[in-house]
Amino acid sequence: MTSALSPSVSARDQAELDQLYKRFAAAHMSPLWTHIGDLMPAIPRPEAVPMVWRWPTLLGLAERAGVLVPVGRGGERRAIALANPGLAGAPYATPTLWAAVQYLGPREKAPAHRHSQTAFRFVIDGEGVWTNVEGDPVAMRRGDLLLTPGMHFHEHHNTTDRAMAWVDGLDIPLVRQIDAGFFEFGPDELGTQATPASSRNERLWGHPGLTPVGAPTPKASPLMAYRWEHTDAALTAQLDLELEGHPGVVEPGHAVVRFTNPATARDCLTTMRCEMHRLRPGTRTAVTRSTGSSVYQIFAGSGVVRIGDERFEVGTGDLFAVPSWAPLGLMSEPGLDAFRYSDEPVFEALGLAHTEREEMA
Ligand code: GTQ
Ligand code: FE2
Repeated sequence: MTSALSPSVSARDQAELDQLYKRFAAAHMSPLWTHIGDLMPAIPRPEAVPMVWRWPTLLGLAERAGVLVPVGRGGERRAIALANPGLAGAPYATPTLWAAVQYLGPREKAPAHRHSQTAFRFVIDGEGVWTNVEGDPVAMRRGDLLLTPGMHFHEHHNTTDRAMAWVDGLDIPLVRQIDAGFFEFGPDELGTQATPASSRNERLWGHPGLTPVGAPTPKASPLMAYRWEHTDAALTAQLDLELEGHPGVVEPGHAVVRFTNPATARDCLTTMRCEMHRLRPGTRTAVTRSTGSSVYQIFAGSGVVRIGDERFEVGTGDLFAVPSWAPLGLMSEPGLDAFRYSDEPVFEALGLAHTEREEMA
């Protein structure tokens, strides 16, 4: 073994050094100088790699699981994770973020449970499933973002004769790594099969700019559903205003809305940031890199994404993972909408959030 602290050693000293390293190991100690480069790289050196998962593949295999694998107590969910090939077989899209396709067949129910991991659902297509959060049934439809903050009981039920699939985002890898996971089964009879058009939390919190006085202000959003009609209208208005010459768009042709907690105006979830991006036809974004990782799903349209040194064509439903500090750029000829989530709230809370814009070549 070599050491920066002893550039040249005699044979006798070497034998004594070897002895020292053996004694370190026996005493469960490890010197900094032999792996400082790994522990403290000059810039982030993610093990996760840039990766695209194609929606037709995900959906096809989820449908097959729907035929072969029952959903129920124990396994809890028919959810199939996206496994980043850089992460040694772990079922993680990035070191902090879980992404899965979940599939619920006609009349099926996924049983109630709760956990300290934070979750959301994003619906690329279809409807007919209600996610019941703390006894409040929340309809799930195309383009909607549905939240399940930590330690909220939740179950999903499909009231229709058609199967439905959607994407789950959770902070499972982060919570696992920092040993903060708690999990409990819920009562089997939590299950109201009620299917109200509007959930109670939407009726209380879903009015723009109006905070119900007397309601508590939790850290995670008390509004559990963000409806596509609102998201779409907000993006449309941003791009229309840009065309009319008003400021407020992040860059030309690129509108972004962030899903926020109406009680605090901060991120809707404590550990994950959720956004919807829209690129006008023919738009190319600036190339930027940030600490922290993210996952995107193309909601509509298509384009080309550059992640690090790689370029991928992506179409509707495709998901991709962006490792920490990898340069990211999006371009689209026909225009596109993309849902994005990241671990930025964690990085910001810890003072570890950095972003830079790549200089033009
Ligand atoms: O729907 O409750 O993809 O608890 C992973 C863990 C979904 C869920 C996942 C979960 C759920
Ligand atoms: Fe869950």
